[in-house]
Amino acid sequence: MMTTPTCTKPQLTNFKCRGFVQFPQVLMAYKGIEYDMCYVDKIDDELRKELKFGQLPLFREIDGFKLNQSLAITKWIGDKTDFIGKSPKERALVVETVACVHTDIVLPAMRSAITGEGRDKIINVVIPRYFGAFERLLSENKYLGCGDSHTIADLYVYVAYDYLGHLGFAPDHLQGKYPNLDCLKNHFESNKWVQEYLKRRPDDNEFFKNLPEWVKNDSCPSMSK
Ligand SMILES: N[C@@H](CCC(=O)N[C@@H](CS)C(=O)NCC(=O)O)C(=O)O
Repeated sequence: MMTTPTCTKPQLTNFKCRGFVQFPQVLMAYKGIEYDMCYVDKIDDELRKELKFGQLPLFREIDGFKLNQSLAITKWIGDKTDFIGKSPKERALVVETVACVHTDIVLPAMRSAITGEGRDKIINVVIPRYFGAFERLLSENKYLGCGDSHTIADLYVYVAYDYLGHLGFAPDHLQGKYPNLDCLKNHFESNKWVQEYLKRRPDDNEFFKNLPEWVKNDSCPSMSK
C-alpha cells in the first residue's frame, strides 16, 4: 500500500465543481470532519501519477492512505463514523441505494447537463422512478437503509435530490411533490457544518458552461455522448 508523509488533516482534491465529490464533502461537513479541500484546474503530470484511474477525486488520509472514486471515499468516511448501517442487511440496502443514486441518477443527470442531451428522460423517467421510490420508502421507514438511524443512503438521496434541482431538472422541488425528500433535505441542511459547506460550494451550471479539457477531449468515458 502506497503511503506519503503524514499531514494533520485529510485532504480531498478535485476540480472546482460539485459533481461526485460533493458526496464525501457533504458527509465530512455533516460529521464535522475537518479536511483540506484542494481545487485544481487540471490534472498535471505529478497529480496524474497519484491517480489510480487518472481521475479525481482523490482523498488522502492523514497517514497517507489514498483513495479514488467518490463512492469508495464516502463509504470509507461513513465506515469510520458509523454511518453505513449496523447489520449486514441494512448495509446491503444502503449499498443498493447509493449504487442507484450514483449510477442511475447522478451519472445520467451530469452527462445530460454536460452534453445537452437526454433532459426529457431525466425529468420524465429518472426523477419519477427513483425519487418516487425513495419517497414511498420514506413514507414506510424513517431511514432509507431501513435501520434505526441515518446512513450514507439518506445522504446520497438528499445530495442527488438537491443536485438535480440545482441542474434544473426538478421543478417538482418547488411543488411539494416529494414531502419526505423535502424533510430529508431539511434534516441535512439543518446541520451547521453542512450550512457552512452550502455557502462555499461551487455552481455547476457555471462549471459546465466552460467545459474543461477532459470533457472536451472525451477522455472521461462516463461523460461522453
Ligand atoms: N466514478 C468516478 C468518476 C470520476 C470522474 O468522472 N472524474 C472526473 C472529474 S469529476 C475526472 O477526473 N475527469 C478527468 C478525466 O477523465 O480525464 C467517481 O465517482 O469518483
